[in-house]
Amino acid sequence: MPSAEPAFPHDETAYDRRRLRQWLAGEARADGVTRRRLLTMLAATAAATALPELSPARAADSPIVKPVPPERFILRGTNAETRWDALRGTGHHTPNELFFVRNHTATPVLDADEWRLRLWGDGLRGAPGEDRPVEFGYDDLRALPSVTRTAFVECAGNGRTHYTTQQGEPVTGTAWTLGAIGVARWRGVRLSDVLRRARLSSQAVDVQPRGLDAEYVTGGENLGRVRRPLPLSKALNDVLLAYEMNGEPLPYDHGYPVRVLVPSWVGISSIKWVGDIQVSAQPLFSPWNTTFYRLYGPSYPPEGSAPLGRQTIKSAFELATGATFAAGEGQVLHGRSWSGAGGIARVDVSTDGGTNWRRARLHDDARSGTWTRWSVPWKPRTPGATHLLARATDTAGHTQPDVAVPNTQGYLFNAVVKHPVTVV
Ligand SMILES: Nc1nc2c(c(=O)[nH]1)N[C@H]1C(S)=C(S)[C@@H](COP(=O)(O)O)O[C@H]1N2
Ligand SMILES: [Mo]
Repeated sequence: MPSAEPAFPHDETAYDRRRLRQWLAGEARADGVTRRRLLTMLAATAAATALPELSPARAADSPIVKPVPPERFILRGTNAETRWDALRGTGHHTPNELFFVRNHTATPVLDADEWRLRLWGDGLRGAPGEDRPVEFGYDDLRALPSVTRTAFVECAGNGRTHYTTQQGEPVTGTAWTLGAIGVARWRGVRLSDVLRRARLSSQAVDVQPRGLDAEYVTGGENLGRVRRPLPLSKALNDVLLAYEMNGEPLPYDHGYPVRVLVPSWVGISSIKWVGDIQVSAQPLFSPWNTTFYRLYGPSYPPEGSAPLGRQTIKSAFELATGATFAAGEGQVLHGRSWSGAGGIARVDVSTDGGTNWRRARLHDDARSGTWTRWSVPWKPRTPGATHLLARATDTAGHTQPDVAVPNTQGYLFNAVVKHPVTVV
């Protein structure tokens, strides 16, 4: 006798909740239905099912979920740059609500209960006679031994605009000043633990995490979902699958429910909203380690440099561009320096445009993968426009040069930045 019940009863209430959530995230179409009508329905389901943390602040067409007020962020397309003056007094770790956002498309609002991480590819040893991907749910990851570490995420293009403003070089890409960096305390599981549980083969050479955000279309070409190969040596060394940021579940914009965190490397390595990881016995390529995130230009071979790995060295003042100071008044200038090659060993500051330099007092121990805060007293004397300079040296012996070697996409700007200020 055929049953009257479908074999797989479809929970329309749960699905409707998801559908409305996706609409809120800009991922569902609602042609012919008013926004007000959908918001009313959303409010009703949220009340009925105690929907966690919906984000009513997000505008219907905003690529970013969290509030990005102008006193904290400079909006740049789908991205939000942190203002350095907003970091003044925030401590070593960047508060989540101040952390810069770099989105190729838009933040997807995912559900941890439905999320799965799939590991697949010929770099895994299948169960005998099988070629089956290995899956982990959110609770599976949370049940594994956790590790916590402080690390920056910094866009490879951070500081890019200074190639143009200081050196007159044309570059492509988001016109970041120095605010495409943040430091957080990340908690998660070691990628190496997950790879071993997925039966990593001794033949594996590359792993490629891929995001669950929308496919990236640029210049009329669909490049697919954001993904970038990582050499196995780095993947097994210090890479995390992070689910917490500064003691909270990852915020939507920073990869909820799980992101990759690759300490000291360019931000693109740290794939947000990771959904699958290809484990390969052959080297892998994606647009993000070929067209993008290599150095091209007169100083590089025609095929470009090797794919970018470690970040470079930089310094920034915790000040607005064009900050004003009263002549004759004693100040303490604050800033931070960081390097992908190690900790910060010393910082020198000039308040007269580069004639005289003083050693800054360092407020953090030299630690790799994070920044060092510093300060220097200053009593400006002569009214007028000037600029402040900070030059860091890292524990590997790199010092910021006066001029950065240019590349067409403006990556890895490492020169001393001229910070304009006015004394009145
Ligand atoms: N899935 C996915 N991961 C991503 C990106 C993205 O657009 N999609 N942007 C990358 C880039 S270019 C950077 S700099 C960092 C930014 O991380 P944040 O937005 O948490 O600051 O995420 C990286 N991971
Ligand atoms: Mo980036």
